[in-house]
Amino acid sequence: MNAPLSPPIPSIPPLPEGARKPRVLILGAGMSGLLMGIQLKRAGIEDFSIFEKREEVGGTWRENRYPGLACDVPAHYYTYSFEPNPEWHHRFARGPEIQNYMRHIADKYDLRRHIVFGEEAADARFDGRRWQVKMKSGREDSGEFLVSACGFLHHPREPQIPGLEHFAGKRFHSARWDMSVDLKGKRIGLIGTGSTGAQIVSAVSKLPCELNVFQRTPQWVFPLPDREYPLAERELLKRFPIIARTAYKFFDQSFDHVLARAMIEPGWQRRMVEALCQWNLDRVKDPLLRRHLTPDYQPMCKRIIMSWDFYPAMQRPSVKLVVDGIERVEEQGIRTVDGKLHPLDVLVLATGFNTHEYLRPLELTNAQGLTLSQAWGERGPHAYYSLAIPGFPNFFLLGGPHSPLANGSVIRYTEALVGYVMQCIGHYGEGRFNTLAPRQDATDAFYDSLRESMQGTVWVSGCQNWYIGKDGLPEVWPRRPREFNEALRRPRLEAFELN
Ligand code: N01
Repeated sequence: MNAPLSPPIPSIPPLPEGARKPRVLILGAGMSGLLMGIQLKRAGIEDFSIFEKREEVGGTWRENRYPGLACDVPAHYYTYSFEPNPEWHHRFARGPEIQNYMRHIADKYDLRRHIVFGEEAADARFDGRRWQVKMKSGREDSGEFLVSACGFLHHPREPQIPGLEHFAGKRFHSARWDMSVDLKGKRIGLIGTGSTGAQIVSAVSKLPCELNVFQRTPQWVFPLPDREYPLAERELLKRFPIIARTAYKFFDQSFDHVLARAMIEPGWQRRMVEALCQWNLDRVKDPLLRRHLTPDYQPMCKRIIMSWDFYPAMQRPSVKLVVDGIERVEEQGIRTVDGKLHPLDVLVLATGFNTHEYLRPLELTNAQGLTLSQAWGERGPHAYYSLAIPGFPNFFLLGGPHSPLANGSVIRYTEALVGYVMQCIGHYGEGRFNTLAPRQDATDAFYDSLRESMQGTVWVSGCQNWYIGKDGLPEVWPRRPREFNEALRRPRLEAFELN
């Protein structure tokens, strides 16, 4: 019998009377930046600012506006553990609903007075004691700690397709959806069939329009049915919050025991996920269409798509799957390698993100003049337990390389990360150090263990996926998520250089 999961965050005790209280600068008012603010307040630290480049909170859920936008992690699990939401209307919450939840959090925890909207950090330098941050507007600020809560899915990736700029119709990336374009009656081209593309297909296929899906690589799709929560059920959840908390625990356990294990090691979990994906694919009746939608790699090697609707959508008469490669984009549409022109009015690029950029183009410079780009240059992004970088003291990265981001609840593991950062700040308050940065040898040892654990995971089973870093190592956590949370329960100060 497995031990019950540990609580996601160790409780944040207020700093003791007389403890030093640092100023903390946070970049980004998405889910992790807001959480950082909440925990600082719980610790009694009010001297912090959250710099947000846009005019509202919500991060990815504010940026993305595409039709079908929803979270494919169950809503009662994609929730702060301490803030259940009985109001979720669907098992998979819709994007605007999640943004409303974030707005509610910002108001309830009185975070807005700490958020500086419309400010984007352009440069950050450590002077030996404090981080000096300059915004694009010229505004400057400084603090003892700098926390990047920028996420990693925010640099839209424009595909390198010849002629893209010559397209005469409307063209936009999925994360920059042009709300002024009415899709009805239009011939739409969609490039990309990842998690975003699949959600767009499911939604747009229901509109009176023609949808041409340009697929480079088929994806595995796990059949997870959505469900609306009726009013009576939501009322019940309001009256008995224990139900939502139990649902959270159920999804947490299920993810850790089944899906996460299926990804990291061979066993019945992997066989079960594979069988369910195959069963889902077999719902495609036309043998040719089914063959074109059949991947030639193992399920989960690319981030698995969670959808009940995708295959039925692909079988609607208004949807056409194009599997011939794209040769170029022309004024009138897309020309494929078979010489055929596919005439289009609208071109949607669901081509993903430059996921290895993290907080960049913001440049960090340490007291010795070393920049983050130089530190990450040859080897690519790396960080001690995903959140701290050798040579860059008092800087933390939430959701950095090698965190457990594949198909799990980002909120769940961010609670562990923020708990860790708060404990480091607590040690600062006690006067145990002025600056801390992870030791290079501790970071190297962490990477040796990661490399070892990567054997047997699906991510190295042979496919192209956006997890793979510059050094060939997937930037994901190759063990069970609970081990990540456990590892972050207490900072091991001996792994850090303290000054
Ligand atoms: O992007 P992707 P995404 N020509 O990189 C294709 C999160 N997310 O926006 O597979 C033709 O997965 C590319 O083809 P290929 C989630 O973490 C979460 O869909 O490289 N095609 C692929 O099909 C997810 O993993 C939710 O051959 C080109 C697609 O574009 C992450 O966002 C919902 C091409 C890109 O797929 C990114 O997902 C949605 C080219 N030149 C997203 N270039 C939740 O619900 C790229 N492609 C939580």
